[in-house]
Amino acid sequence: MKTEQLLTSTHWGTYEVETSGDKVTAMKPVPWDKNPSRIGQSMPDAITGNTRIRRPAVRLGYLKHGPDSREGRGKEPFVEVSWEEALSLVARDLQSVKARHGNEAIFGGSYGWGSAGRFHHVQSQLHRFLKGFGGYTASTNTYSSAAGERILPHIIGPLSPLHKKHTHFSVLAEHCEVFVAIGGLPVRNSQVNVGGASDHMLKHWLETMQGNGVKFINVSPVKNDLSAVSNAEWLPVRPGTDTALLLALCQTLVSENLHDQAFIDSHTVGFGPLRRYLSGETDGVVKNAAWAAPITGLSTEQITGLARTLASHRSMVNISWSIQRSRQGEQAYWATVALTALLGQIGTPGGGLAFGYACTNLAGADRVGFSGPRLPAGENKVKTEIPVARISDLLLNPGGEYQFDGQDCRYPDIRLVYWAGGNAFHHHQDLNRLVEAWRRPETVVVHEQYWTAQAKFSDIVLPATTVLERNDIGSGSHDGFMVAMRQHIPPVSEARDDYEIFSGLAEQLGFAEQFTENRDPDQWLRHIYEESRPRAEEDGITLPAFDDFWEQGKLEFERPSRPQIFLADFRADPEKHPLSTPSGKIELYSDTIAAFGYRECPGYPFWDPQEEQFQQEQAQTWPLHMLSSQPRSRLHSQYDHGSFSRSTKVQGREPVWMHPQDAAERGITEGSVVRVFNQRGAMLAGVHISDQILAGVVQISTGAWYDPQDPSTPGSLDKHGNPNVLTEDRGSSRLGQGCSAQSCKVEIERWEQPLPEITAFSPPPFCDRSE
Ligand SMILES: Nc1nc2c(c(=O)[nH]1)N[C@H]1C(S)=C(S)[C@@H](COP(=O)(O)OP(=O)(O)OC[C@H]3O[C@@H](n4cnc5c(=O)[nH]c(N)nc54)[C@H](O)[C@@H]3O)O[C@H]1N2
Ligand SMILES: Nc1nc2c(c(=O)[nH]1)N[C@H]1C(S)=C(S)[C@@H](COP(=O)(O)OP(=O)(O)OC[C@H]3O[C@@H](n4cnc5c(=O)[nH]c(N)nc54)[C@H](O)[C@@H]3O)O[C@H]1N2
Ligand SMILES: [Mo]
Repeated sequence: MKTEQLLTSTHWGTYEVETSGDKVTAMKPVPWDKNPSRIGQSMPDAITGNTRIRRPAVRLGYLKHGPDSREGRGKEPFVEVSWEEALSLVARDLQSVKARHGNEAIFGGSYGWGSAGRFHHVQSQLHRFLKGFGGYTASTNTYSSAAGERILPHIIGPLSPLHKKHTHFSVLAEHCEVFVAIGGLPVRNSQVNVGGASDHMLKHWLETMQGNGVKFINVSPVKNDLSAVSNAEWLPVRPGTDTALLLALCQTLVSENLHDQAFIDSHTVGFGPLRRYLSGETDGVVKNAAWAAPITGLSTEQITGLARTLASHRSMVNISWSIQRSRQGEQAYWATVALTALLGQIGTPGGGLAFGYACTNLAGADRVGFSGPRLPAGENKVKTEIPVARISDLLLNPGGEYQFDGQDCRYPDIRLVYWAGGNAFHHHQDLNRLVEAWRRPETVVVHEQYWTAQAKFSDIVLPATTVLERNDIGSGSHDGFMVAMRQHIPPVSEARDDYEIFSGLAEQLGFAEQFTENRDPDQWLRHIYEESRPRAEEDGITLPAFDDFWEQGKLEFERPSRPQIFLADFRADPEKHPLSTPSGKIELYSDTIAAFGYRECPGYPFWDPQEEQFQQEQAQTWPLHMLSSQPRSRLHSQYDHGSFSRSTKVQGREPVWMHPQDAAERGITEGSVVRVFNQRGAMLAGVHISDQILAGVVQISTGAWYDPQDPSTPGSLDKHGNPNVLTEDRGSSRLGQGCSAQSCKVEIERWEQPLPEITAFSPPPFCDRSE
């Protein structure tokens, strides 16, 4: 049998794929990757394993009774049908909803990380398809950082472009003296980069910086968040209290006259109102270190000491995205901007601020910005969009009013949900509420590769190919590589490319030519490659002929000759290089935000005593603060059924980290299974006891597949450890309406009963249509 070694690209790395006949036998790291990810090792077995969706399937009740059977979602068996029948059902239902309720009644937000690959990127395919069909209700912003994405444009500029302009690690290694990491710098999270991560470099740079004498300070409830730096100082802050810490640092700087008045005068607006708030003139509370100490769990000396250290060194303050995935998450970002503006080091080599070094492999990479070919998008004729994390609200409250970043909005009446390339039963908060919401629309269509809970809870499930079963072009932003992603094996069973599925539907719906432009996938690859040529030229890259690229297997772009320093232009000349904020400067006070009139978001960075009191009340009954963090052994829920992820489980359940004291108080031992619960739900998890975590805080990775013991019973126990059965489904605030998963209180007890079998990775029951 012939063994070939060719490349593929995933969000977690580039691999040489070894095949033998129709089987993938190994995924080998590429030689230029400094710290390859093991997530790829999960793929070979998973792709052809039991969890794979093999044929189109329709829920029995739906096949027999259509939308009237919607309560049966997640409870009923599936009937496997032919592609022809499945596609006609989808086409019929799309047309019916459009005719009765218009295109706004179709929800195509379909958030999620899909696969790497520029052509088969499934959200792009879905959106292009639905646009061709007349439009759809969309979603806006991300689960990752919606609160940050919404506040930052008002005060310093939009997050995504800023993220790409971060100071290169090479500059930090030379100039930075103190690096404050709020939320740490977990190397596990830098395994991924959307669209591709070809050279994992964070560990290398942290070691270099440590070697150069940079002092690292880890501000996090979890010591392990900066485990790559052995001598990092740990400031174990209580979760959700970073804003209080940051405000106290600001107040200390001002009261000790350590702030940079010249920078404040030239580069910011609104220092007056901020100073009045810090000094207590506004509300009678001085936001000093003594005030923040009992809130944050740090000592007064630790806080004043940190302020002085920051002011007397070349200091970089990095805040991770996790901090803003919480109630009032916007404020921690604003307070970070304020603190670093007061320090006056923004735009210096090695100093200033950053939003998300280590959150992915992108920030700080000294690679060109070229993001590669892309599928032409087209225009969505429906203008309605919801904040991405308001999906349950949308489905539960058609016509309901809500506020969002200064706008008064109304939820449309959704009749059909079309999802491809995301897993709401992984990513959304309060899954029991989502189950209820998910049973409201008439029809739910999902394209999936695997029998995830989301697929099991849908009506029509269409099996999609994986990256290893199709040709594509891999090209992550700032990754520095373009990868010829070869098809390595034929499609598994009856799986089809999402493109082929949409082409078939467009054919039935009468807009095939518009959708396909008469190209097959390989012609599309050439087309989008050629279309990206002028953008590549702008980044100083001359692309070779497509055939040469395809033959070579990869392109590595030359590194930028000039190291990047975040906001250096703005620092040098704020008049010539203004920010995109209303004033062109950093806004320590924002007239725009003040004018929204939101109690929880006044015109300056704000610690909300009302939210603090709410959290304290919750803690009376649910004394442990649960963090749900990114998993080391997978991307979100992807490849949780793979060998690497499974090898990390404790008695088959997702591990939860607990402090020895919290475990002892509850009679809980290492390696046992516990029930984690609150007013919203309950799950089983496996215990890991560690003094790396602050007492009173527990941490569990996201992504264990939701596995309700009895899907017919509302609020049923999740057997597997999906933290979203416990998280609260409430926006960060009216400003960002972001995911607030990190604000979650729970209780934990021993599980004394026999362990229920894990069924998350089993396909649903199938039956004959006559049953
Ligand atoms: N509690 C809690 N919840 C969170 C977070 C948290 O911190 N705490 N973090 C949030 C964040 S930041 C994010 S980004 C979200 C992530 O949420 P998602 O991005 O929705 O999670 P994934 O597991 O990556 O889901 C991608 C799905 O797409 C499928 N897929 C992959 N490739 C293809 C393809 O080519 N075609 C088709 N049809 N399907 C494909 C995969 O099988 C998988 O089921 O989760 C959020 N949820
Ligand atoms: N391996 C892997 N890497 C990933 C992903 C994945 O699924 N797997 N997902 C990717 C995605 S989509 C995203 S958005 C990024 C997310 O990147 P982040 O949002 O930064 O990731 P998290 O792991 O949620 O959080 C990082 C750390 O923040 C700490 N933390 C949580 N709450 C608080 C708090 O209130 N205060 C302080 N000071 N610290 C706190 C936690 O201890 C946690 O370990 O990660 C990406 N990287
Ligand atoms: Mo994310």
